[in-house]
Amino acid sequence: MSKNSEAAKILREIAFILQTEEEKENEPNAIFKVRSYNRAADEIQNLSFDIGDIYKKDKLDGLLKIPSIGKAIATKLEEYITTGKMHYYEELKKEMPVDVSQFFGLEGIGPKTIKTLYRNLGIKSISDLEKAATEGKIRSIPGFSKKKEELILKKLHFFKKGGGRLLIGEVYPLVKRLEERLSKFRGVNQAVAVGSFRRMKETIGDIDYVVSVESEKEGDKIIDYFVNMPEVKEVTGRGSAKAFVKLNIGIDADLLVVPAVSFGAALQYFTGSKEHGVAVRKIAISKGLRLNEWGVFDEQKNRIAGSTEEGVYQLLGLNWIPPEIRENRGEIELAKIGKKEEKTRLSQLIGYDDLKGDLQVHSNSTDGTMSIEEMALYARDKFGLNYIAISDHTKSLRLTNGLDEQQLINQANRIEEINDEIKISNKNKYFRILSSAEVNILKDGSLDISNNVLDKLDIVGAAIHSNFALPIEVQTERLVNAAQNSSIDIIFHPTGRIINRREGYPVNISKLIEVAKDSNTVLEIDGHYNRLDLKDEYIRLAIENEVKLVIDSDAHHPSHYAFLKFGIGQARRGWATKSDILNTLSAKELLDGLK
Ligand code: DGT
Ligand code: CA
Ligand code: CA
Ligand code: ZN
Repeated sequence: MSKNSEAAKILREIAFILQTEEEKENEPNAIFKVRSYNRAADEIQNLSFDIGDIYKKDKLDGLLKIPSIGKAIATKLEEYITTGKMHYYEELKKEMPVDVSQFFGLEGIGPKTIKTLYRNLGIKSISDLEKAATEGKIRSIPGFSKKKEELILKKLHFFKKGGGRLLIGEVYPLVKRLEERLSKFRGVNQAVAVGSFRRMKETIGDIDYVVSVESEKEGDKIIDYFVNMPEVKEVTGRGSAKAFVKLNIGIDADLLVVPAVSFGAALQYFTGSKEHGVAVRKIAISKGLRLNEWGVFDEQKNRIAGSTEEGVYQLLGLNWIPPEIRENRGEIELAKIGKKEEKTRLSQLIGYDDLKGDLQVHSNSTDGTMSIEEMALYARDKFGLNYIAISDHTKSLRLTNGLDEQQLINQANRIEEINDEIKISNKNKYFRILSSAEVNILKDGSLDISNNVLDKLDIVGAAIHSNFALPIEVQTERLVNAAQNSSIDIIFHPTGRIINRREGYPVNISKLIEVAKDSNTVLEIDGHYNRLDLKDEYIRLAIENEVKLVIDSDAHHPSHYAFLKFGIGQARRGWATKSDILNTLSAKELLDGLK
């Protein structure tokens, strides 16, 4: 079976438990150790190869070639792959027999709190915690209070609302891998992952596949194959054309098998959203037709469309609608054939290959993992970008070793040198690194770097990283101050949310949008799949108000450039066209348009 998700989970648990120990042992390296386990977990989760296969082929050397995996972790993975156990992990678990993975993402209740809760009340799970908090037992632990107990209940409530949905970035590699495997299976014409995944929603409740086959006999074989895949934990249902399974990573997957004549109709039905489907079926009825997952049928019950989605929409008088905007939020009106705006928006959403650069990239000068050169060459050679901006954190973010004024100037000078070296090393490929910073917005809305230094950089982003509990007026004012600063070009991750984990700080988004428009400040769509900030509805609002946007990956490692596609997906969900997104321009055009 695919070991990647399980190994990633174990590494994450190790990192978590290590954090409970960091003070006790007073080990200076603890924080780095925690970081390296977390990074290794991220990396393995996103690998497109199974670590078991890598090991089979190249043994320890193979594991060591995975980015962010050093000797210590590689040998532990080797032990895990060969024996199914990891001694180090088992020992850590003995000390703290808590199901720590349940607590992942529960903001404000970190490793140390969980250890205290376990020591004092024997709390081992989320439900233990909820029970103790409801019964008022937590306030009596030294260092806790009634207020803290209430806060815990509030956070638990928010956490549970996320309700077991996984982030799109957590499932993306797996969904694509299975989609490819299904489509290569003998007798299969096409296989597509539909549902919320195809719509690029930020969280996924379950995964849905539609597969078209040549004949019924093939249908049986593909269902056999599907329910026996190594990623499957449990088969929950099976019919002649359907199967339902639970996957090891903790999410369900549904499969529907249809004949080729129905493939388009099935795609249309199972891509959803439900609301979009209902609205489209109403149009069918108004034309005396019937639409279901098998096709479009006339009054004599003849199938008159169904093999392609385009055909289905066309028969209803609609142009094909990109999956990302099928939410019944006005897209059907826009898709009516003959409608003028159709040319300008529906068919011109920003494409997945349209970005030329990435404006939020971190290097190992602060909390990134690779040098500026490495980040640049990966962007150019593996991701086909023409430019990146190195936007390291600034001095008041001490946790990240943020840069001060002098260090920023030095980095900008160094970037000029690297640009020259890159130009000489490969004259055929244009590439440029822009000097930048992710300036920290302080509590009072001022910045932690002076304007005369910021003005020496090519482009500057600002972001809030602390004091999340201030009221909405104050938060909005902090952002407005930054946007009105003549040195700030972009507001990074404008609402500060971490999906399923924290709500972010409160912002009056309309006000921010208005100020952004007036001050020619760009708003960012941070493409990291746990942020996707701005989110779709705010993107749409920004665009309606003619505010320009950029899509960034927030890369701390070269593999993170792959997150750009989630930002693009979110932008498409917000109806963004190519011209709304400034980093579809060349570096020069982009810089010329800034304040
Ligand atoms: P999810 O799984 O919660 O992330 O969201 P979806 O959109 O993938 O929803 P899911 O998996 O329940 O169903 C996949 C699609 O199938 C859904 O987007 C539309 C269609 N569908 C499912 N149930 C219904 C229904 O009761 N009525 C209609 N009209 N369509 C449905
Ligand atoms: Ca689904
Ligand atoms: Ca489903
Ligand atoms: Zn950041």
